[in-house]
Amino acid sequence: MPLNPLDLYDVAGALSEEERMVQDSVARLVDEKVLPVIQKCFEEHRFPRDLVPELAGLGLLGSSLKGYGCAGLNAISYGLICQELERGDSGIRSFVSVQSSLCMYPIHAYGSQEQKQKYLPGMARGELIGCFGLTEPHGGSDPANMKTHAKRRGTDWVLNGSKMWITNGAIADLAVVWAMTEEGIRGFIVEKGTPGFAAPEIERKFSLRASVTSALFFDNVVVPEGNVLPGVVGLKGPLSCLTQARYGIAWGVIGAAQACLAQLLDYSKTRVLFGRPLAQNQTIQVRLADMARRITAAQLLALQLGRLKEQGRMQPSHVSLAKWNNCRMALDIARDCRDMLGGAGISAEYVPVRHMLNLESVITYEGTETIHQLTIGRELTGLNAF
Ligand code: TGC
Ligand code: FAD
Repeated sequence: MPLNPLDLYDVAGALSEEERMVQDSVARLVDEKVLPVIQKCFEEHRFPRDLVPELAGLGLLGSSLKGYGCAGLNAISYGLICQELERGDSGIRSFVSVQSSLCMYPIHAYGSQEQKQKYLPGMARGELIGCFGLTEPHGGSDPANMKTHAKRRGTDWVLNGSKMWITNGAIADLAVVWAMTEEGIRGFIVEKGTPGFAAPEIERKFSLRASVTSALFFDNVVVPEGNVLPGVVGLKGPLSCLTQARYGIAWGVIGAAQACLAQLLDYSKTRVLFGRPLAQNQTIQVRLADMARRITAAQLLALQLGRLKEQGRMQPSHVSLAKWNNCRMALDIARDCRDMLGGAGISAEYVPVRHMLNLESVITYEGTETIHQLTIGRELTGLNAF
């Protein structure tokens, strides 16, 4: 029997029945609701907000959290959710990553009982949208050097500064914002409409056009003590959230690569040049084989990463290696697929160029490729080159 070109090592066969059910249900959602609209959304620079109730209805928001109306799924299931969503578009996976791993996770891990009750059930239902403000205009790779700061004033805090490139910012009901205090970096929940807080959308992007990206401005924003995350102080707070989101990205980008390869396989078998299908040329087959090799390696890396996570053995360096490898794999495949489609490769009728443009962001956010390479370098040598 021929192998599945998108799953040569039968990763699907290694999944539990529940994991397969999760994957199948998200795949159906993507086929029926995302793919029919996403290209137009990308062209119109518009996030398909009407998909949020559909994502929530399937339990995809905060899916790996326990309690508070969240689905409590395992790590592999979260990975598969990201993979299927990103097969649709990185912007949809981004929305779910930010809502789940960067906004619900810190409230769940570090929030007070009141904060969890107030925000998590509404966020799981998609009625409240969250964003995560860490990056600042002067340099996102080095968040320890943040300028945004908060000072105590009586029982309140006063927040000043700005954040840049914030996914969901302009549509968010609440922002988890990381700011420097006298005690170190702390997390603040800032609600939409708080005086002095603005979240204008960043227009004119060539990438992630079906996702909202914003700046955040804080001008003497008063945040009550009850909106400070009590459970963490220091850079490890935001970095621990990034570990969760980067894990999802390592799986997600496999979906983008699979979408590109699937379309290219169809195209290259029917496109006839020099009297034979394009796919019947040695150099084309070598390039297709190389894509399958790289996708397979990425799938096995993600699967083992998921197992380490479930066993509580996953280290930040494991995640850095997988985020680096899998984003590089997906971006290279999207670019190569675009090339093998010829002129059609730049047309909105085909998916690789959209994935390629999106992946330029995905390889940059959540730690650039260089940041993850240096993290592995530090792991190998014990020497900090940052
Ligand atoms: P460093 O000394 O390494 O660490 C400071 C403290 O944090 C701990 N730590 C971690 N904890 C949990 N998870 C991790 N991944 C951690 N990495 C480090 C560490 O143990 C230490 O703890 P303690 O107790 O000793 O204080 O910090 P550093 O200043 O040297 O920085 C290291 C570096 C460069 C790796 C870090 O700054 C970094 O990752 N920079 C990249 C920043 C980044 O990724 N920003 C992403 C912004 S969010 C985003 O892009 C969302 S896009 C979402 C979407 O749309 O999908
Ligand atoms: P810089 O940090 O200025 O880096 C510039 C270049 O220098 C990069 O190539 C980098 O690799 C390189 N570099 C940095 N340090 C070194 C070094 N020591 N040695 C060698 N090279 C180095 N952030 C959030 O907080 N929340 C979000 O929701 C969010 N969403 C995003 C959505 C999109 C679409 C994008 C594009 C970004 C988003 N980000 C978000 C920001 C993202 O995390 C940052 O863009 C990223 O961390 C890089 O920061 P920077 O853009 O400031 O680049």
